[in-house]
Amino acid sequence: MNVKNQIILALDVEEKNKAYEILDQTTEYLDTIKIGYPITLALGPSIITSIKEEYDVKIIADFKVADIDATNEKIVKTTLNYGADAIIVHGFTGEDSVLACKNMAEKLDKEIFLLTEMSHPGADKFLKPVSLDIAQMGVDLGIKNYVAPATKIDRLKKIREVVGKDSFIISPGVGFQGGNAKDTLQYSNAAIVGRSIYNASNPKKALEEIIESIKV
Ligand code: NUP
Repeated sequence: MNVKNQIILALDVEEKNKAYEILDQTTEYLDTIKIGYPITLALGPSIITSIKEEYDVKIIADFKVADIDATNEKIVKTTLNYGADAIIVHGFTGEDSVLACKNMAEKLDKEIFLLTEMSHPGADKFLKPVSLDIAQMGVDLGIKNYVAPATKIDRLKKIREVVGKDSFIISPGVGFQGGNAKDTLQYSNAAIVGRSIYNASNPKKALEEIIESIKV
């Protein structure tokens, strides 16, 4: 996946007007939007289709798919058929669950991102001990795209070592959660930013500043 300016907007707003206002202000600089449960549950999954119709963007559905293979397959199929270009899938569920997602996405000519370790402090207890194994499982399954934390650069670096330089990593946690875009992009292909943009008094300016900070 190619991400303009190496920034992905996490559009976790719950009102349609607000979502469109933010997209109007940011899509000059962005071509990849992450849609998660907050906006999808508030507005319905057709918001994915609507955004795709009105903006020239790629959509990554952050549904952290984490069920048995048969259910995962249905979740992935329906989400991608709404127009999402890719879907984020949890890795801790294991090979069969993840493969079901990969196979369905490939059938639809779309992509999955495998979530390895998470950005919040609580992830240290259960996910951290297994995240490198999850990343290795992804490599063994031939997965190209990964999610790894911007808030834990040492972990991000280790995950990069496991998945290799040709894999594509996207990293949440820049801004509000304490991560820094420039440091993150040493090891990651794109930074995911939500609140620091959509809660800013001037989202366009906030985004411009993040893009500038990467260049210096
Ligand atoms: O480990 C993760 N951390 C994380 O914050 C995996 C994620 N998918 N996210 C998501 O990234 C989170 O749900 C939110 O949509 C976004 C970060 O947003 P913000 O902290 O920049 O507002």
